[in-house]
Amino acid sequence: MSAPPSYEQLSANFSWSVAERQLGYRPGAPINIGWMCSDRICQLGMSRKLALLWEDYQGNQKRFTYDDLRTLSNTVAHFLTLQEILPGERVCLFMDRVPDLYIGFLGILKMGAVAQPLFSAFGDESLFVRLADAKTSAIITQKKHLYKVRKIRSQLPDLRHVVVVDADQASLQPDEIAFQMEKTPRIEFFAVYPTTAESPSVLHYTSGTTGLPKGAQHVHYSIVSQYLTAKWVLDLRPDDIYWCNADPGWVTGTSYGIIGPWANGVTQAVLDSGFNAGHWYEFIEKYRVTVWYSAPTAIRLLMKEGAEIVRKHDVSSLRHLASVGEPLNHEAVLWSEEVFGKPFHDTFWQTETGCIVITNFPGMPVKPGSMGKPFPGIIATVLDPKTYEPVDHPGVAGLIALRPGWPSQIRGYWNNQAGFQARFKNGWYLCGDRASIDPDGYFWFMGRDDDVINTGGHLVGPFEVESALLGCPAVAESAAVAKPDPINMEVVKAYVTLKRGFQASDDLELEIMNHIRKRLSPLAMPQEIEFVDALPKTRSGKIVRRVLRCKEFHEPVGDLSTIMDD
Ligand code: 6R9
Repeated sequence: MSAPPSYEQLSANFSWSVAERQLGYRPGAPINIGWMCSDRICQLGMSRKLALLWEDYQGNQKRFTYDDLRTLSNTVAHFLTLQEILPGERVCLFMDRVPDLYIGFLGILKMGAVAQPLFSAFGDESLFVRLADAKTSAIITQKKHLYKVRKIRSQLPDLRHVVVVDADQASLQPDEIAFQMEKTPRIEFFAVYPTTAESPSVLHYTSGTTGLPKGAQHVHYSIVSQYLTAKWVLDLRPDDIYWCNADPGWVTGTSYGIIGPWANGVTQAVLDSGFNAGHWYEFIEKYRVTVWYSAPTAIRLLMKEGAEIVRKHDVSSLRHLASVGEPLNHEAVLWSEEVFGKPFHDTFWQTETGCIVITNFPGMPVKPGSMGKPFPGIIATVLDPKTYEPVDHPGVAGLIALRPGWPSQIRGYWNNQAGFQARFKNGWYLCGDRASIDPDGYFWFMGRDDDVINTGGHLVGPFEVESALLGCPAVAESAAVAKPDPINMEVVKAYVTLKRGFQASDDLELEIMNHIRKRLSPLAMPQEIEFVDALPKTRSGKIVRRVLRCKEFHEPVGDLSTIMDD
């Protein structure tokens, strides 16, 4: 097998037009992600190639070829058209990792609507906030999640259709529609809506420090970046069996769990099941997985299970390993070299970037603990937090910043252009993270530059947790902050003051935790609640989470005079 081209070779004279040409895209012509990932691959002679190998926690299996992807996504697109969903309208996917989710995503895009994937573990409040903000027209879900939709439907005037993929019409209410993709007559030919480069494609909700989650607005042209980064960074080749651990409710699960692999005509395996080390290694062995895209929390869980269990399985098919979502500790890289004979390659990016922007390139020497170097075509630096000028000394920390304009950068936050503009300073896009750059040009992650909590690679906005806490009758005020955790890196901790007449107790703590778990999600549930008499505040009354976060991390709080005076 020939060695992949070097980072230097690929960076020399780089232009995104390399990807445009490989995708057969001519600037100005229609471009549609749904079509690119299915019909186009069939036209290249791969109709019978396997696109999806799917298995669930009970061992049920399904296989889909690229022709299945093509015709089934046509079937979904046709169905949505019959429901009078119009191009540009938002259609939410609210499902576990079932084939209907992956293929439904392509179907929504083919008929010109915007796919809005939401994590199926979300409770009714998390769901409501995101559907209300996006003015979503239709939601496609499973019977098991329907109760959450039913609870909020009357408050969502724009939600015209509730579609259920695994139920008969007889078991549903009259205002819900049963649509079983595989039992519906297949549509062989569908006139794909002629979306163009800047047409909206995917709306992913992501958490910031202030306000409720923001809808990150992607466009069809994003496939240009996602295709090429999947090919070069994940090192996808025609015979690969690729496995991405991420759920399409998060950006990794769409950019590299749907678009990247399928735009490359690669076979991907999906396991619709939670973490279990033995089961995961069995899965790799059974499907002969060659490329694995995972996350530091999962790797730490695997490390905890030890090397012995790896040796009980044949994982020799693995050729390339990559990781995303949180800092990848150097211990994890060394462990992976020891047990798999190859390192996990760290990749850094965000919902807003749409594609990998800083990474350990295949073939480039991995410095364990470093995120690597900017992808060719991405200009990245770290800025001085006061002047917003690039820091010119190696090793000095600054704000990670990117020159705007790569294909998959989001075009804005839904209904919140001001919030999006606030991310730019001095002609740079600020990621909201801090890093330093070493003399070889490798980036070393240092931490986030805001109060967002990163738990197991999932971002939780403190404001969303605090708003939901106000729904508990006992809570007067609260502050949600990160608390260090050996597996998840961070978990949510809530500081709470109580209303008059309420007493702190273990029962109350449990009641509050459960409230958040059900209304938001298990990820957002505080793992600890500390009842306090007062929260640290500025003179104008704003809660200063930083003081509490520093306490959790045993870090010095530093100079607070400016904050406290604000
Ligand atoms: C793809 C994704 C983005 C935030 C990002 C940063 C953190 C992601 C990382 C990493 C250290 C890495 N992050 N990759 N931190 N090393 N390799 O995760 O998108 O959910 O928007 O999160 O995650 O803080 O700003 P998203």
